[in-house]
Amino acid sequence: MGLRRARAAGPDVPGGRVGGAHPRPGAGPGRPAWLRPGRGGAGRPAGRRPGGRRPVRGGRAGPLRRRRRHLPAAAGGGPVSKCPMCFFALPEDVASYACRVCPPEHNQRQAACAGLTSVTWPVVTELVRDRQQGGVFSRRWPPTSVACHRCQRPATEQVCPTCHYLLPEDWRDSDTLCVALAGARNTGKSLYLGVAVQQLGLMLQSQGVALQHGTVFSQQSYERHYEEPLFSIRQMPQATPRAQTEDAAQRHPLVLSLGTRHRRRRYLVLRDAAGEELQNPPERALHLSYFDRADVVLFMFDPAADPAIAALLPDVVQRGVDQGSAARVLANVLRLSAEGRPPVGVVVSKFDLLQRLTRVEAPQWQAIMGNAGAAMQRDPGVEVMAYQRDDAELLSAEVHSLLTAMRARDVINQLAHPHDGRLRTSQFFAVSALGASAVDSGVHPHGIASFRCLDPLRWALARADLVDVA
Ligand SMILES: Nc1nc2c(ncn2[C@@H]2O[C@H](COP(=O)(O)OP(=O)(O)OP(=O)(O)O)[C@@H](O)[C@H]2O)c(=O)[nH]1
Ligand SMILES: [Mg+2]
Ligand SMILES: [Zn+2]
Ligand SMILES: [Zn+2]
Repeated sequence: MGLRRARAAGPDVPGGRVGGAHPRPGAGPGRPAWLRPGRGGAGRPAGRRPGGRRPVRGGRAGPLRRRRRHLPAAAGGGPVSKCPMCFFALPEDVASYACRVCPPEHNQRQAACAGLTSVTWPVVTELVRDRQQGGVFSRRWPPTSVACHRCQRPATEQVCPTCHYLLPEDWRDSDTLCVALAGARNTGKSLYLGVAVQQLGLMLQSQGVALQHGTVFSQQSYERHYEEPLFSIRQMPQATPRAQTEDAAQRHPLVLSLGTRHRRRRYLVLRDAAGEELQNPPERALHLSYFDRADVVLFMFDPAADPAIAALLPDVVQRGVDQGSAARVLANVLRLSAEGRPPVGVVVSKFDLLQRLTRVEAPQWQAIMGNAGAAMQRDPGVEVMAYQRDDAELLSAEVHSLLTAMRARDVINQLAHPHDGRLRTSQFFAVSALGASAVDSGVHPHGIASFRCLDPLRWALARADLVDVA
């Protein structure tokens, strides 16, 4: 079966920015009231429960998980789902619905979170306490629909209470993992996403499952911005524009359904970003604040940014794109995610360039890249779904040394010795989306031969106990 039913929160109307700069959550008095911690918990850090305890995903036995659907929020004890757009934990005592009968209207919440003007169907919000009678919870929570305050008809489309983004129907009852892509311009984020989704499809196929998109927006965005350029037209995609741009790819996250595990559906959310914005993030970048609440951040590092490597490969390294310093971009990303401190996967992209170094006059690189026994020389393939811990740790150590050889110590040091002293988990990967450099802005005539693209995703999924660990 293909796509799930389209359930739109409303039409998006392209336009400019909404009334000036929006403050970042936690940025003090300027923070919008609806993003402050308080009613409904919409402002609390992602994954935190009202009691301040982090849900331990790894420790739960799936079938034994308590189903929250019929419980009042106060009694909730299950996992916390995050919105696929703003990555805020869905408050357990608040549910919001879009009414598709009333005329669309400007939606300030969505505008603030997306960073541009937004028009959606009107949203009705329901509080669990309104459904309690004498302190006793009497009805199904969250309800399947609520009466619209204006037209009194049932509003059935569940949306995120914080940013009003449409949620797939069974979102609150599913396990979700939200991954944010980061990196400077031209580091290979979008191509990686395009290829990784295709590889995920092959991986699931080998397990007898078909990859599905969780929303129509995800399917359309993937086809338009990633699949079509790469696999049909076979041209390199355009640089991802700033989020404020009409039709920017990152306006809709990729929401991928990976089938069930322990009888619960698994969703993987992938959010692309414009390197341009991460090189110079706006002062109060509320629409980039999702980094703080991501489950995992994948930071792409382009080896061609090292002038010594670019000089060795003059024929295949693309020039003319100002990437700034990778360390500075990482510093921006770490600042954007300083409160939630999600784990960071440092992904050396365009690994095929480094593999080419064995063919040029560069003894130092021939020694590093010519080691046939290294983990970074082999690809475990797409037929394995489990996270192979030993192989991943070996690879991580090898890529760590590789970054040192590429004079990227500032990247490593920021993770190993953070200035605020608050260490976060990190792991190192090497991927090649294309397997060979583009020729005349098109896919290499030999086709796409990607390398180790699934590793970072297997790692992220294993962290959330969404795949086995071998
Ligand atoms: N050799 C090689 N080149 C790659 C690979 N992946 C990407 N590239 C090159 O890098 C360019 C930029 O890739 P994108 O995926 O658009 O980069 P991005 O990080 O999304 O860039 P922004 O959208 O500007 O942030 C492509 O046009 C390719 O020429 C790869 O695996 N190997
Ligand atoms: Mg891009
Ligand atoms: Zn209505
Ligand atoms: Zn949201």
